This record gives sequence, structure tokens and C-alpha cells, in this order.
Amino acid sequence: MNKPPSNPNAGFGRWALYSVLFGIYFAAGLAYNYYAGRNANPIAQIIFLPATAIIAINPMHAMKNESMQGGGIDTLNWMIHGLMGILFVGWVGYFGYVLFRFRRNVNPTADYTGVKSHISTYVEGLVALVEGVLLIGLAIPLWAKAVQKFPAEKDSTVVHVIAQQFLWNVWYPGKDGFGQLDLNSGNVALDGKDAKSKGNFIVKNDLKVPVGKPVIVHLSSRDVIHSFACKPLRVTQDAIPGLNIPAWFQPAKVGTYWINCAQLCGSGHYSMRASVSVVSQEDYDKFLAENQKANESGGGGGGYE
Ligand SMILES: [Cu+2]
Repeated sequence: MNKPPSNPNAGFGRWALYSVLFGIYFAAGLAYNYYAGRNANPIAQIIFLPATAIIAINPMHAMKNESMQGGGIDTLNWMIHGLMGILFVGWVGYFGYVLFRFRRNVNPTADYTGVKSHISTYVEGLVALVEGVLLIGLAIPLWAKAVQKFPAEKDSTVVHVIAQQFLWNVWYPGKDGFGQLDLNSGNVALDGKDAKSKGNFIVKNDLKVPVGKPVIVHLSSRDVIHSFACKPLRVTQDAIPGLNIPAWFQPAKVGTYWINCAQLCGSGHYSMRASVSVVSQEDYDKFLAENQKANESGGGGGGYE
């Protein structure tokens, strides 16, 4: 007696069942995480790991935008996640449907003609169209605004930030603007012999800026590549030795936010953080005037204590 030929569809019914069970498990995990919110039990979160992971990368958990220029970034982020969410549900749903629709006991023999409809081509075209709209309509204009169309320096607060392992040096101008650094000091220090450096000063790990006005930060690094990241203010830019890279943001309200280094820059990377103190214009003017006066006698404030 001949054995029946092996069926390429063998096991499909079983996999369809597994898919449906996984779908129920995943949906239960999503529902649990959603309703438990911050009170979610860690053990339950681990049990529902796939859903927990999806929830964890949800942009809803991103820090609240406290900047005036960051709204567009959030919109783009939401749109992309929305599109990806629709595609994810669509593809997984279709996969489950196919497993069920073409299960072995209903389709014992393979159909060699296959699908004749062109609907998948139209769906692909539609997805490409939406992606094109996101890229050309949102992403490119946003990029232009962030890196090309800077606000005018005269209407902005301008500072230099020099990263080093493992801190942030914020260099403020004197009354006549920025002078020079002493490149032979071996540290981030002002050039005491340069007349224009008088009134300049350097503060470690605190970037004080006035609220409501654009802030232009000229970024550089003393040693390795660091990255200036302040998520609530929606600004992230690498600081690279030998380059002066400007970045800008516009704080919307008074408050204190963290700057984190977003490049793994060495053993102390974890500790490389500073604050952005957003204060009123009056407080900022006072801070600037007091420090400029204190450093008038020549290139003060810098150096490594
Ligand atoms: Cu760093």
C-alpha cells in the first residue's frame, strides 16, 4: 500500500489555532496594560511581555512637549505610528484570515492558479501614497525648519555648549559677544588675553535661557562625540570635536528640564546630564548682567576647578 503524498498544507490548522490564541493573549495584554496604567503589576507585565513591549514604545509615553517648535515633531511621530499601527493590524489580521480560510480540512489540495484579484497591488499603492505624503508633506518641511531655516540670531538667545567627558560647559557671551577659548589650557577655559573674552563666562551643567524666545546652541565637543538631547524641548543634536553645529529650540514655559547625553561616550556616560533652566526674561537678563560684571576683569568663569 502506498503512503499518501505529504501535504504542504499539513499543520496549517494547528498554526491557525496558535495564531488565534496568540491574538487573544496579545489583546488581553494590551487591555491589561492599558487599564492598569501606572499601577500595572510587574509580574503581569512580564507575563504579557509582547503587549507590554508594544505599549512601552508607544509615543504616548514620550515626555510632554514643552517647546514651541516641537509640535510638528509630535504630529509626525503620531502619524507614522498611526500608519504603522494600521499596517500591523492589517497584515496580522490578513495573515490570521489566510491561515483560517485556506486551512487543510477545507482545502485538501493546493490551488495552482492562485489569486487573480489586483486588490493587494492597490493596497500597496495606497500605502506608498500615504508614506509619500508623510515624507514630502510633513517630514521634509519639518527637517528644513529644524536644520535649515534657523531663527535670526538677533531675535534669539545664543550660547555655545561644549561637551566633554562627562559634563556640559555652557559658554555665555559678554556685552560685546563671544571672545575666544584658550586652546592651550587643556580644559574648556576662556582666553584671558583676549579683550573680547572679557565678560564672557562658562557655567557647568546648567543652561539658563529665557522663556518664549528661540535659543540657538552652538555645539562642539572637547573629546569624543556626545549628543545634546533635551526631549521635553524636542531638540537632539550630536556634538562633534572640531565642528560647530548649531541647534535650536524655543521653550514654551518656565521650568527645569534635563539635558542627557544621547551618545554612548565613555564610562561616565550615564552621569552626563545637565539642566536647562527656563526662566523669565527679567531673571535671565539679571543672571547675564551679574555674571558678565563679575567676569569683566578678564576671561573668568572658565577652567576646571
Ligand atoms: Cu557624552
